[in-house]
Amino acid sequence: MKKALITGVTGQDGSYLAEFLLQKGYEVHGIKRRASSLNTERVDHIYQDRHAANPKFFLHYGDLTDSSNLTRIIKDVQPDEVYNLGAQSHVAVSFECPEYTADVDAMGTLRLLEAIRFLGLEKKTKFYQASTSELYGEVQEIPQTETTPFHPRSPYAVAKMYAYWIVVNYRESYGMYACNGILFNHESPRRGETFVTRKITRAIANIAQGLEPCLYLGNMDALRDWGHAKDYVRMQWMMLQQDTADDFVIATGKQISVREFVKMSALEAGIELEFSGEGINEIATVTAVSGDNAPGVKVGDVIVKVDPRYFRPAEVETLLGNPAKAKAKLGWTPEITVEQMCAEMVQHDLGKAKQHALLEKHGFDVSVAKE
Ligand code: NDP
Ligand code: GDR
Repeated sequence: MKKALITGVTGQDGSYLAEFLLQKGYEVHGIKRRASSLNTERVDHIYQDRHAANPKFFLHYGDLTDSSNLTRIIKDVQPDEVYNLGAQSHVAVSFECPEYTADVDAMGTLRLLEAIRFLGLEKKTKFYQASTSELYGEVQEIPQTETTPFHPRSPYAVAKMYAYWIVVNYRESYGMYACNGILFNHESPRRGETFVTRKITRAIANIAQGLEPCLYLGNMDALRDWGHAKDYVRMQWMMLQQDTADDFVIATGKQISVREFVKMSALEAGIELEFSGEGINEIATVTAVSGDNAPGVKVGDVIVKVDPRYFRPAEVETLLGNPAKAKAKLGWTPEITVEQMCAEMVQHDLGKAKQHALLEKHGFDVSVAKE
């Protein structure tokens, strides 16, 4: 039985990857951070009591800023595969916390690679690094491929650039099986609530149910190549099953704007929107309501506005990936379209919003967490 160690197991990708590897028969170990509240919601459904017969899923307390902890966990687990998904992964937050982001995202990767080398596991343990389309930043070529030059535009992307190259360096220096997956944006109902797609689908669901009045966004012109996290974790595993280690772009090859994602989400809830105004004065007004998902809105309501607080000091305006290498060498293609993914996210968030609305109707206090 193969053993995998996942950093960031409590995050979006970590939870899907853990499920995927358990289905493949792996023994899966994940690193979780100590937090003042429970932070294992995304993996609670696969967590098995250690006293249950034959458990296959284990959680270890740890942190990417703590090398002795990482070394001890790797020594104890002796993993065949390490998936480094842990990160301070929010681009906007990286401008607020640049030093911490560098420590976790750049140095954390080095700490893991060094732990593997220090323990003499460099010929046994394969390594996957969660690299990112943010490396392209100010894009030099459209669409972006594995050979497109990098121009990172945030402390997050600069930290991930160090991680990308240290992975290449350990592969070249020590013959480690170490790969970069250069993943474009991927989302799901498990996406963190402050990333733009989930922020939109949650807000649209809450507005539809009359739980909040308006969604405030930053740059709605930004273009992204959005895929589904489930498709992308499958590819993370595929990258570690080859004869030789290599780096791959993982993308859908299609892009839409933030504004189009808002429109698509609203339509899924039965709300038609018209956008008007420019720059910080842009708004979206309800022009039609159908079905029974949106009792909280009426024609003429303004439900989307711009808040400059969400603009970034340096923006990545457009990202579009070319996954031809992944298709040719690994036979990977994404199965879930952005329309299907958006519908799944909106329906999921509508389900939650309806529960909240029902509780509110019966007099319970149900404040909805917001950014
Ligand atoms: P999430 O933000 O959902 O998950 C990040 C995970 O990292 C969480 O489990 C988090 O723990 C953990 N983490 C954060 N800081 C530390 C730390 N100091 N030590 C240990 N663990 C830590 O990200 P995603 O699942 O969306 O992304 C996974 C990886 O892929 C990240 O590295 C991200 O940068 C990268 N990536 C993501 C893309 C995307 O579109 N989703 C695209 C390209 C790359 P906790 O739950 O406690 O916060
Ligand atoms: P991104 O994702 O920065 O691409 O990083 P995010 O969803 O945060 O932003 C996408 C685009 O939307 C614009 N935007 C807003 N973003 C947020 N979060 N909130 C807003 O209100 C808002 N309004 C407009 C942003 O400016 C941006 O252009 C994600 C993360 O998962 C990274 O870890 C990963 O590496 C990259 O995707 C690929």
